[in-house]
Amino acid sequence: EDLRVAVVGAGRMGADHVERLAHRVQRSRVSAVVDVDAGRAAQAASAAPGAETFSGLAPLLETGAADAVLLATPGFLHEEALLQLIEAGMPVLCEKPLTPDAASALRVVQAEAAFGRQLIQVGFMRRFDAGYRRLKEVIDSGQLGELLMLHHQHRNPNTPPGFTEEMVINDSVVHEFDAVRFFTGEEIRSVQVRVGRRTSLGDPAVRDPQHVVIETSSGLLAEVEMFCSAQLGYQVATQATFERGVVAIGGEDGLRITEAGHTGYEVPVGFVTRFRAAYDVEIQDWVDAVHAGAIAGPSAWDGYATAACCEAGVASQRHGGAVDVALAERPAFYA
Ligand code: ISE
Repeated sequence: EDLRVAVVGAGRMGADHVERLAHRVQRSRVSAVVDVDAGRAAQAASAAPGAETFSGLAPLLETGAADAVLLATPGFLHEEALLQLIEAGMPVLCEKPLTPDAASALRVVQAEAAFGRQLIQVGFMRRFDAGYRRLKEVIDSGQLGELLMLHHQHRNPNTPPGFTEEMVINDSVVHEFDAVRFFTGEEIRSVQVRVGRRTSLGDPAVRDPQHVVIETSSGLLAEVEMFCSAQLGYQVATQATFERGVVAIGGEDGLRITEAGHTGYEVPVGFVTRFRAAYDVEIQDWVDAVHAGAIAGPSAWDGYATAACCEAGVASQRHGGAVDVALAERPAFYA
């Protein structure tokens, strides 16, 4: 039997996931699309034959039209929805962020721990990217010795309307917080954000680019160039420095095109294209895990821990200096 998935939130990511579930993911189908905007719900649902549309989560849950939910509404709507879904015992893939701040994320963690089983997977799709997985294997194998440092570049073409200074951290650098935790298997101890020379080509309300230094619990340093209005397209790359070598991922992995007077690689236009394959693997793994009754991807704890890092990052943006990350005790449930 196909898993009946309801996609809640039919914006950019929601609509992309509808298309993915309808055409590329096996053993699942989109049974419902939920959005307050009926036109947007209908538009997204048109890519998935047989999908019903709903205006909210409550009517969806009442009809029993779904076995699992893919939550792709804006982050500020997640807490209420997640608490309802936990109560209903419904497996959910929640797009990042889990919630917009650490206190609300912790409430979700506690509700899930009280429920007693992992229901939530957080949409940190980079963990499913082929390059990320290869690098993680090299780190874990020890073949190049100890990992010493991580250098990240995260460049977006420009900022969407309404993008704020805090979103540089909460929306964008949140991925590197998760990446550093994924690669090292450690929590993050402190975060420092500095702003140097600024581009004249971005939104004047957003200082750009920003440089972030992350320190893990054992003292490993990672740094991030976060450039939100980089003009050139979308680039996410990492270089990892080991005792006996360096590994680079996220470089030139697309087509190399040679034409009159020029040779070079295409730059993806945005994250939906850059991480298309990673999203496919992420959603297929999640569907398979729900079928098997054992969700194991990035958890609500990862959502909470990264939200705490974001708070430290925003505090450092405002006041300077390295800011310690304060985490609540991790429920044994997430060990
Ligand atoms: C966006 O929300 C994402 O999640 C992308 O992965 C990230 O690269 C971008 O900076 C964010 O705005």
